[in-house]
Order: sequence, then C-alpha cells, then structure tokens
Amino acid sequence: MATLEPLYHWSVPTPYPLSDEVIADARGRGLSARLLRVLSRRGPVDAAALAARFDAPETALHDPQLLPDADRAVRRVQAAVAAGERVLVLGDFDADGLTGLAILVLALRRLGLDVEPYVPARTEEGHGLSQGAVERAAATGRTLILTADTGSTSHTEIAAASVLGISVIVTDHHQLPGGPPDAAAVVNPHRADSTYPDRRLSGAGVAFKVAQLLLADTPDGPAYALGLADLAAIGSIADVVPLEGENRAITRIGLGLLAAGGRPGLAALLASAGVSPERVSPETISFALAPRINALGRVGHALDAALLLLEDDPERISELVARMEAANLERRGLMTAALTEAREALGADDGAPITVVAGPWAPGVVGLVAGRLADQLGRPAVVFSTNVEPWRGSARSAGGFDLGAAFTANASLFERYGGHAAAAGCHLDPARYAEFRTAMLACFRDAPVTRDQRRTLVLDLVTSAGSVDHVLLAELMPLDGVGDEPPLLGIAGLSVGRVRSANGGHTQLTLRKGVEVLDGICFGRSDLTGVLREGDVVDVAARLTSRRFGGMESLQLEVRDVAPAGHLAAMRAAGPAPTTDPLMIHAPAARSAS
Ligand SMILES: [Mn+2]
Repeated sequence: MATLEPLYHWSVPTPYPLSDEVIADARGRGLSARLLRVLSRRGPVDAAALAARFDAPETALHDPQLLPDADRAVRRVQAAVAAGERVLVLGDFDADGLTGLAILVLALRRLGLDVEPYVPARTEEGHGLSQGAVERAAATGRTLILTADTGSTSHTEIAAASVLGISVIVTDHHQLPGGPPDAAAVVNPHRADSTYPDRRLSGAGVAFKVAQLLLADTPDGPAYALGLADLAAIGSIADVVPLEGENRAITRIGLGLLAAGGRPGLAALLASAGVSPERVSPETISFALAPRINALGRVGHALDAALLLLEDDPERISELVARMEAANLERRGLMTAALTEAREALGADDGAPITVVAGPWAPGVVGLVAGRLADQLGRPAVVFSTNVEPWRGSARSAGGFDLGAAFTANASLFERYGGHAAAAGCHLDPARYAEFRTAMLACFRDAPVTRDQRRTLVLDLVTSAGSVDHVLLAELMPLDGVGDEPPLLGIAGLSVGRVRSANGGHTQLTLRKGVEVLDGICFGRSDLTGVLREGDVVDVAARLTSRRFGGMESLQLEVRDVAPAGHLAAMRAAGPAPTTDPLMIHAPAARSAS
C-alpha cells in the first residue's frame, strides 16, 4: 500500500492586521472572530471591505455616468431611438462576451430598438469587431454597432464601418495599447483618461454598467438594468476578474437572481447541469455553467449560447440547451482524445522541465489540454493546434514559472502572443516550432528555481477536529454564496473510519472526532482509496458543509487533500509560508471541465 502524502502544497497566509475599529464594526455586524480571521487572511480588512461584503450590494455600485464616453454613448443611442435605427450587437465568443452581448441586446430592446445579436466565428473571424460583422450590418441596414467584451483594438474595422455610414460604440475591458479607436464612443475603464472608480470590471460588467447608463431615465429602467446582473455575474466569474469592489456587488446581486430562479434560459441550463438554484455559487458557475456556455464557442456556434440567454420560449430553450449539452460533450470528448494523444506523443515522461507538444487538435481545446498536462505533470505545458496556420499555441504554468515573461522574452518568434504569469497564448509559424521549443527550455533553465512543483492550496483557518461543529458552520455561513469562495479549513487530528471508492472517481469516507462521525467526500480523488486505512489519524484540508438526508441535517466535509497527522503542526512550527505564488489557488479545480 502506498504511503499517504498530501497532493498539494498547503499554505496558511499571514493575516493582515485588524484595527480596533474594524473589530468593533465586525462585532456590530454579528461576525465571529473566526470569520474575521478568515477575512484577514484573504486581504486587508477595513470598513469599506466589510461594507462591500455585508451591506446591501446595490450601495457598492458606482455611478455609470462616470464611465468614459458615457455622454457620447447615451447621445448616440438616443439618436438611434429617435430615428428608429436598426442595431447590431457583437459579443466575443466566450462566456464573458456572450453574457455581455445578451445584456446589451436586452437593454437596447427595452429602449424599443430592433437589435440583432452577432458572434464572430472563433477560427475564421477571431477576436474584435470583425469585417464579417460590419458587412452583415451593412447588408441588413443596421447603422449602429455595439460591441461587448471586445473592440478596443479594432481601429481598421471601425474605420471601415464608418465609411459605410455605420457608427460603432465599443464597450470593453481589454487594454488599449494603441489608444482608443475613432468610434462614436469607447466605453472602457482601462482608457488612459478614465476616471472610473473601479477598473476591474469584466466585459459583461462593463456591458451591465452601460445598461444601467442607457436605462437610467426610463420608466422602471433602473430596476430592469439591475435585473441583468445575473448575466454580468456569470461573465465576471467566467473571466476570473477579482470578485472585489464593484465586481463583488454585481456578483452578489446576480447570484441572488440566479438562486431565485432567474431567466428561463439560465434556469434550464442550470437544471441540465444538475445544479439546483440553492447550490448556485461562483464555484458552480465556473465548473458547470461557464464551460457549457464556452463549449459552443469552441466546437459549435457561439450565437446559439447568446440566443439561449435571450430566449423565453420553453421549446426553443430546450432545443438550445440540448445543442449546448451536445457541444459540451463534444468538447469534453475532443479534450480527452487530445489529452490522450498528447500524452502518447510525449512518451511515458519526456523528462523536459517544460512540456511542449503539437498535434492536430481543435484550437478551442488546446488551452484545456495544456491546463490538464500542467496539472498532471507538475510543470508548465505549451500545446499547439496544427489544424490552422499559423499554429495556435496555448500555455498553462505550474511551479511558479512565469509564462508571460518567457513569451515576452521570445516575442520575435511569434506572429501574435499575449498572456500573464499563469497562462499565455500565441500564433506561431510552424517553421519556427523547433526554435520555440529550444527557446522555452532555455528560459526555464534561466528561471529562478522553484521550491515546490505542487500547486498550492490556501487554508483560511486551521482548527482542531474537536472545533468542527454546527457552530463553526453557522459562523462561516456569511461567506457562503456572496461572491466568496467558501472557507477552506485545515483540520488537525481526525481518525479515518470507513473508506470506499464512489462513482465518478471520487472517494467517500467517514472521519471520527472523538465519538462523533463526520461524512467526508473527496471529489476527483480516487487515489485516496489506496492510501487511507481505517484507524489512520490524519490532517485534512476541507470545506465544511451540511447535507440534508431523510429530514436530518448532518455535517459533511468536502475533503480536498489529506496528510498524515502532525502535518499542520509541522507547518506552524516552520513559520508562515510565502503567499506570493502566482498560481495560488483557493481550492483545486477537482471538478473542472464538467
Ligand atoms: Mn472578457
């Protein structure tokens, strides 16, 4: 029998200091000392941070008038309403772009405009305002185009539209390296001249603010705009913007709408993904909802996903959901096949400190394959699709290697590239593949040596087994489902009872604290069946939840990792670990790509 070793590197961040005022404020809100400790490990805690989490979320939304080009956007749309112009809304083909598109379409239709949604094809048209969209608008007599989550660098296409008498309003959250394009309005909080109080909005978040702006002075418009926050929340979570500040407020409002049943297309999609409304959280959205919305952008027609978000007719909805489920299965099948082929191409273990592999795989899945390879092999992975020229490469890091820096250092090799420390992408001329491989290996050799190839699991609270009870669950409840990850606990000194493997590669176990028994479930951890024995005393990294069964409520631990007893005590003795690891995660994606 193999010996028990934690799969992840466990880390307990040093808490930020708390002032007496903040402690009093927290006490006044009925927050416990343990909850406050969790918060202080996640970031600085001041009055504003407490308000953003626990006050009514509407109070944390900023005035949309502060958006750059707010006046120009309003005036152009009002002119379109007055003249009865027809409009086209283009959204990027990922979940952020598609939810942003749906928000703009709904807001403009609310103003009485005739609006056609348009999503460019990933492989033929790519990101940005496409020439195809401009031609479509011209052919159908549409004289105004709005973009969602894209368009900030589409100088050429905006000029081409202008020649045809079509105005463009860009709404976007991407950087503008060439300055804002010459459009009717460029609503992007990243503009150099932007004075908007929070730049961290997603593309759908910007669209949501534009909807608030456009509907501000219409009957019941403000309430209607707030009702679009479910879409903005999905876009924000899918785009992995920090759920702080205004993003947190949008997410809290949106999750509330989803939990209350919400828009028919989203309710149907949640049901089809097996997520009940009360289980809606940032986690279920990122593991169940976003991959399904993204799937159509990868292997089908992303416009179907946008239409689902806009649809009210139950029959049409079930048709679109079925199409989305088929695309999701196809995406998973393509991903699994590509992963198997990539592993075969690499051999049992090619020994290189960074994985570089190319094959005839769909461009839409190479990023997912790179992520899986990085996880499985514990080192950075770059995967190329050779289906299109130039080859499309997607890279995911592991072990703290800075991919963005490595790509920037080799910028001359690429036709296009972009990215950050943890993930990057590029277009590469196949003739330069060997050169790229050599260059990446050289970068890795020159990179500072990383201490631990395992991914980091961040613990919010370390506690003894005896303190795990309903009181603790109730104290931590305020962090559940408001745009926060539920706390991950390090629990010391549980005794292993029954261990058995469950369907789907999971492990079920019972854990004893004294005479009491806790149920445990370890998603995606079939490996634990082979290493845990009845009577073992262990430390676990787990989330505390409750489960209702036959009218009884019982505590359950969602176990992420298991270590031999004494692991947490040894960590404490070794002192605080550095917490600047760019790959730091609050919980592993054990159920990702579902
Ligand atoms: Mn985006």
